[in-house]
Amino acid sequence: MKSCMPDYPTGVIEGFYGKPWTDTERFMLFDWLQTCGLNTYIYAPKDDLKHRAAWRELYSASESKTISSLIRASNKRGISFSYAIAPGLDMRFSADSDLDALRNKLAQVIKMGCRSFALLFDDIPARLAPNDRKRFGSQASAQAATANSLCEWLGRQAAGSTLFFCPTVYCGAMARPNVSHSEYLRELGDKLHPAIKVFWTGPDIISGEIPVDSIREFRSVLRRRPVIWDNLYANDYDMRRLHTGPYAGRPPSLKAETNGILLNPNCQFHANFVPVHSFASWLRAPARTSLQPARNRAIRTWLAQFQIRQPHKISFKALRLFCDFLYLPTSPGPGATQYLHDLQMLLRTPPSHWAGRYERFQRTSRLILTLFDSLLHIQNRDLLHALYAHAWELKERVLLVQAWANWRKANPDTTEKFAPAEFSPALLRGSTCAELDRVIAEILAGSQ
Ligand code: GDL
Repeated sequence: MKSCMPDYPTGVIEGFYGKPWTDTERFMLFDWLQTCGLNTYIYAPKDDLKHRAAWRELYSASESKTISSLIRASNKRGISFSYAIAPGLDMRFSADSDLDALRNKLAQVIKMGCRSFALLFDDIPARLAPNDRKRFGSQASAQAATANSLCEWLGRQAAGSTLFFCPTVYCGAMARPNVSHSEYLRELGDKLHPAIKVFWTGPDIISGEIPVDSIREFRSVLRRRPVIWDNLYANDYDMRRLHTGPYAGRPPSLKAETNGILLNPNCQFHANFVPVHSFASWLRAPARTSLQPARNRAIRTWLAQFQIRQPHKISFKALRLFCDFLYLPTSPGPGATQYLHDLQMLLRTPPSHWAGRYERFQRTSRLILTLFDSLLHIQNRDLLHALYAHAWELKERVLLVQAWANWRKANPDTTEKFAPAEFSPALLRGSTCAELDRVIAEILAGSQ
């Protein structure tokens, strides 16, 4: 029987921490994937209790009904649905009852119509219980034995079923001393059944770039090409971020070197329109030169979803600028970079030198502020709420720097400090975490 997994899985893994997407959002995702020609969705929300923390527990009748309907909806659109389970927080590898619990759980999902699965061991303690150590000797050996046994069992339960596997060391930075010499990865490469597909996030958890050499190194150790679990657009590790930039930092040849690529994107579902569409364009024509045009096309298409009550409106230019401020993990987009440069220039030179920079800074500020006002009139409130916190934060900052620039221009010779009545310094980034960030910056600067 032919495998039910596409030869080269491409699409989305819902694999982030925090509030899982709603079913309505998942249905919408399947539409996006189908429209874009992507073929895979993996269900792996870290905070679905029964996916990870309480992985042994079966789904209730109503939960089963919902998951079944997701599976049907995705299959109907030609999207392969994979169910992932993450037992690593407390699995006892040497206890038959735990292997049975895994099988029972997957048997339940097989009954719902699922034929593709993933076994995830990311973000768990890198140690084994004494009994497990006695029986398996190492974590790699225990995990490989479990995965192999599950793979074989799945084959007997449902012909054509497939299995993905996420190792505990899932990126170059985690490998000790490095990928080529990691005992854990070598042992997995030796022991894991060749049919099992292995996830890899690249050189880092959040990989700004994924060079082909790093993939070849993985392949020589794991004895297979990886399926990239791409965290480029993920934002669960820092909720002040949102990523809507182009699918960048991946060479065109990455496709040929891998066994599939899946995005684990922003927690805010609606913010993923541009990421998913840019990624799909990259897959169709993975050339560096097409990054910005593809992103522009995605933003234009996204704009159609911003139906706004008259007389307000949002222009392509404004939405692209907003996306430039919420770009990629390691860099702002072109419009935001220019805005920051302009502001730095205003800060470092007297107003008499500002020439056209001040006007350009003001134009960009106005565009952001008008965009914020227009967003409030958007019909699709879910879309608004996905962007709200980020739009609000940006608007507040823009108001503040704009007020400063105006004050500075009107008072070029003043020796007074800028002290706007409407802004309280204590409320600006005043959380305990912000305080901790300042201490951490000192620690990292080596000032202890
Ligand atoms: C991770 C987690 C993932 C999380 C991401 C970004 C993997 C394999 N696991 O380490 O669940 O969303 O980082 O924070 O990436």
